[in-house]
Amino acid sequence: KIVLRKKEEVAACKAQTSTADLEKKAAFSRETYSLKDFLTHPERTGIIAEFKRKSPSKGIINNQVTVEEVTMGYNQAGASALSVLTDRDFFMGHDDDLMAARAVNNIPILRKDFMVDEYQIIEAKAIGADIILLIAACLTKEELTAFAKLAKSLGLSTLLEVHSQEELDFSLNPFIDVVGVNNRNLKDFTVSIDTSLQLAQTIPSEFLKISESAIDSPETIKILKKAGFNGFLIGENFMKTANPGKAMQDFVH
Ligand code: IGP
Repeated sequence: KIVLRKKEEVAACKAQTSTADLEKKAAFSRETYSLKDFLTHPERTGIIAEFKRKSPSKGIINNQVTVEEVTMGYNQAGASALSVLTDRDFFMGHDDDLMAARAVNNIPILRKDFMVDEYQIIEAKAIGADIILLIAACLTKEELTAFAKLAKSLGLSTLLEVHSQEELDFSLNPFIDVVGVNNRNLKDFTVSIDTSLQLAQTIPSEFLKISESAIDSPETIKILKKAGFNGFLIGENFMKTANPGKAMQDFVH
């Protein structure tokens, strides 16, 4: 199971680099960018554009492009934020990818990974991230509260990911900034935009909401906007092309 594997991975990282060492990294003391501010910025598209080489459902998506060219392309095309996978085993991601994206972009960056320990939140800030992802299906109510509270205290935004009404019911807390509905079922990888449309009504209005995964046309964005979504997390639709930044540029125009 992914949570156990991640916990082992974190234990190995802790043995190498202490939290005190992470807190000494230059990126740890920087001012962060707020996800809410950029999602609602009139000159930004609301799109959180993702750098993803590989996924468990699709295998290799794109291994020919650099994280710098892709994320700068997304930024130029009006992304409200960037999402960079840092999980190695399932997504072929790396912390170095996020650091590379940070060096060349001045918009919020989501560390896309499975957070199971507070160490990873401190690490997220130390490698240059502004946003962490908390997946309701992987965490307890107590963990969700403690992790989002820690993130807030560090100036990081928290994106809570849910896939069902049950998850939404137990997982909300006041430290969460944005609620994301994942259209992909993480158990069988089936996708449906209806998941977002159904949950849209029951997400309390004090939270901004985004729709995640399987968004492949501007028409879908229109439908999701009508349902009240403020943001759209898009990966594969751009990454499967030779020039993901250009693909996003074409998508938004
Ligand atoms: C992007 P897509 O279908 O546009 O590539 O999806 C993003 O939503 C997806 O990568 C994702 C994800 C996650 C990956 C959503 N939640 C949790 C890893 C872990």
